[in-house]
Amino acid sequence: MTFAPQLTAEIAEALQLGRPVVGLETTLVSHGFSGGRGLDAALESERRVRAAGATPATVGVLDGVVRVGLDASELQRFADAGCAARKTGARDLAACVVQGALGSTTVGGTLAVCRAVGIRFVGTGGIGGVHRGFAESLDISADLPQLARTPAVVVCSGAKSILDVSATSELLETLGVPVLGWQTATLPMFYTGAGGPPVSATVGDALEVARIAATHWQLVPAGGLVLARPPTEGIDLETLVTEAVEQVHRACITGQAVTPAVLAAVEDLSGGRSVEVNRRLIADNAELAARVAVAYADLGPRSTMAATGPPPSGP
Ligand code: PSU
Ligand code: MN
Repeated sequence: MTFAPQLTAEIAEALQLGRPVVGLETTLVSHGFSGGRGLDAALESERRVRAAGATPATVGVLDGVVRVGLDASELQRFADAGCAARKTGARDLAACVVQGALGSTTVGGTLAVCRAVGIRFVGTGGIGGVHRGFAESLDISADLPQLARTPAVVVCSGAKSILDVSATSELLETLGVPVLGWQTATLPMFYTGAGGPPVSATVGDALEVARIAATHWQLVPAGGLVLARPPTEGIDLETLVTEAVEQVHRACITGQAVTPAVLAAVEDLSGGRSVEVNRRLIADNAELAARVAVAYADLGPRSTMAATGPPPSGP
């Protein structure tokens, strides 16, 4: 019995040679879409990563083995399981391994594995964050502290709009996580690009992001960055999201079950439109993560060596 993540030969070789690799999560495959449609989202993300010149590395726990790189039939198991798969953050990995579970990794869980194997770029839809009503529930996603301690760039469309995005932005600042706005000055609101709090810096191209990441890792070797990209064709679902959050609250759903329940309610209330935007932005973000990973690899060992060396010792 071992935690040691199992990498496909392709991913192991790419990492060894310093080639671009993009980590992808599996919670969106199992919990993010209903009716097994998460499989399409996963496969499309992988296609887009490859088309941009990087190797996709989808992370999940299968039969108690932490896997980095999953084939279509393995991804299908996550999609088919839906909410029966165990939603796996960093704290859940060990129990999943020992108990031989099917564990779909959240952004935080995926980051913990990426940190262990040296993957520095991750694509997803929306990161977890501070939930609305956090003062009472203290429901704050473990994605945020994990981001603060993992040297990776997470490409997303902001925090999920079902969250308190302003509070999430404040906490990212507190944790010292740079929030880069992809050709935007404000943090995207997931379903729409407009109306969010300011980002810490606006960036214009993949090379600029790669250079900021490499520089950040020289200064803060174990710190993560967010690259926030507005959805290409966003829609304003704010009213529906508020209604969905209230519905879920009234149904007394709490903890990890909140996100899937709210997403299902938003899909219902929007007549499926939310799912279309979600699918598209997940694939677009995966492609952007790949473009940044390629630009980072092209910086060459001199720029990235300090970042890939061991973290400095001492407190
Ligand atoms: N965005 C979605 N669907 C999801 C998630 C994000 O559109 O299912 C998942 C991600 O895996 C993220 C997780 O890491 O929700 C955060 O969950 P929580 O708030 O319980 O930490
Ligand atoms: Mn939570």
